[in-house]
Amino acid sequence: MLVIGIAGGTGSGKTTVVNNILQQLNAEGVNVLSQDNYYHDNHQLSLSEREALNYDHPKSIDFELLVKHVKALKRGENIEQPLYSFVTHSRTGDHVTVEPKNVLIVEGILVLTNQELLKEFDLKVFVHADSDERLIRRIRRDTQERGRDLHEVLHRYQTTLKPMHQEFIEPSKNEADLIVPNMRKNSVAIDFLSTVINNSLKKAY
Ligand code: UZR
Ligand code: MG
Repeated sequence: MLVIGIAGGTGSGKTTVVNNILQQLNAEGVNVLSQDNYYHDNHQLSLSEREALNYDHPKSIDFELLVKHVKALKRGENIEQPLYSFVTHSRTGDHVTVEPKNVLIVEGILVLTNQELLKEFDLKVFVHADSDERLIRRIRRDTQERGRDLHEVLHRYQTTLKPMHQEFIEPSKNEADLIVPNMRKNSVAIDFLSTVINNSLKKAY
């Protein structure tokens, strides 16, 4: 199994890069695990307490479970992936069964910050976009898709997202094998990554 970690700051376009790669391949052979489904469950807290938590610190992620799941898939075992809701900031209680495939992509802002997870990756990618570009994308997404207002998005960016980015995410770029500039659609990088994945899929058959 080829295991690829794809990190990058919020709004850098990780999800888009992954989707573009999948469009170019036989997606049948590829699993994508998103860090978003591995936030710690905090349903013992109230909604307003959960809203106040820092979701950009490595401690907010249940890396133990994520690493356990990656290892299980590598051994050829199924996993029960928890599902997470950004609306309630907690696990939904539902799970999806994920069966092992030949390629596993693990994506999320913090996936290159955890030493145990780093050991599992064959290829480490960091998606880069300038911080103003990322802020613009984040404002668009949170106001249009996540029902937040501008004041709230800017406040969270200044008080949490930016400092966490500087402390944890940006330094994790040093772990990357490959940095993908993603200020606009980068079809060369997408072709490159798709070719690497395709070769590994071919070898598997
Ligand atoms: P991407 N996040 C939430 O907004 N709510 C949650 O319950 C869990 C996470 C956000 C998190 C982070 N920060 O910046 C973002 N906040 O998801 C990462 N606030 O997702 O890489 O797609 O931007
Ligand atoms: Mg994303």
